[in-house]
Amino acid sequence: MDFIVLTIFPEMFNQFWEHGIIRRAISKNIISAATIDIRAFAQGKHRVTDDRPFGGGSGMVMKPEPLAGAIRAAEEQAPLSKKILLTPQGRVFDQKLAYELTGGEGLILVCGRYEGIDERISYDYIDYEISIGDYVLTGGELAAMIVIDALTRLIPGALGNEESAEKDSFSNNLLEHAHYTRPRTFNGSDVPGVLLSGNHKEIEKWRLEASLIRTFLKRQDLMKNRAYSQQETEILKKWCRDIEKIIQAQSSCGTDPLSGNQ
Ligand code: 4GS
Repeated sequence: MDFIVLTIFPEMFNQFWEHGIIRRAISKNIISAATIDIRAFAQGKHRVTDDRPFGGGSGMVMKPEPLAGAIRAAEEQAPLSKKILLTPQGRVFDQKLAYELTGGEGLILVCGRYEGIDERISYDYIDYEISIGDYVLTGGELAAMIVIDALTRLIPGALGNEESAEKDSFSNNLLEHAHYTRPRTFNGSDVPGVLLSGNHKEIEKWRLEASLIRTFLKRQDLMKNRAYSQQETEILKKWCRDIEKIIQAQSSCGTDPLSGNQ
């Protein structure tokens, strides 16, 4: 997959390309990574990329001509890539959108600065607008890195271990179970015994239940629109029975659950 980032701060990406999974994916030709300096397409001695907004008001707007020049240069390098603008007005990025985008040849990611870019660039050149969340950044660069990072790890071969992308949080709309490594006891807490048992079936069962519990406690919103396997449904029904038993035990003691008395 080909990533080309259009920015007035290409140096921000030097460190990003040079570490961890991203670096290895580039060296294995699983992805290609490039930046285009929008300023290189600006005119005049000062190569100005911003200007005051028509209609007045505070803040500056990115001029259309340098952006158009940079986008055309990117299109020549990667004619099949989709052109994406990072903006709070876009579709909110999530794991599902990450999967969808890995289906394409590549992305040209346009990073705005200041108040935003001239509307005619969005209209004439941009295929999709993406937001990384409901907050305002000083520039689209970090948003572009987040999108590239999340996509890269989904491309086959990018992670050493093919399984781990699938098992991660959100891939199946559940949060991941807890992880433990050595030592067996740390700050007085032990690793759950089942993980030391060597019984792989029991370990898988524990992990699934741990995922369901965490998702229920931390992110119930993820659980509503999800299909449950038979094993998952059985776990949820067992919770129901367990909770029912707790309620019945205390009502048979004749206590009022809302009174706060025992
Ligand atoms: C986002 C965001 C963003 C908006 C860029 C104001 C500078 C800034 N980009 N997801 N101009 N949220 N962009 O805040 O993608």
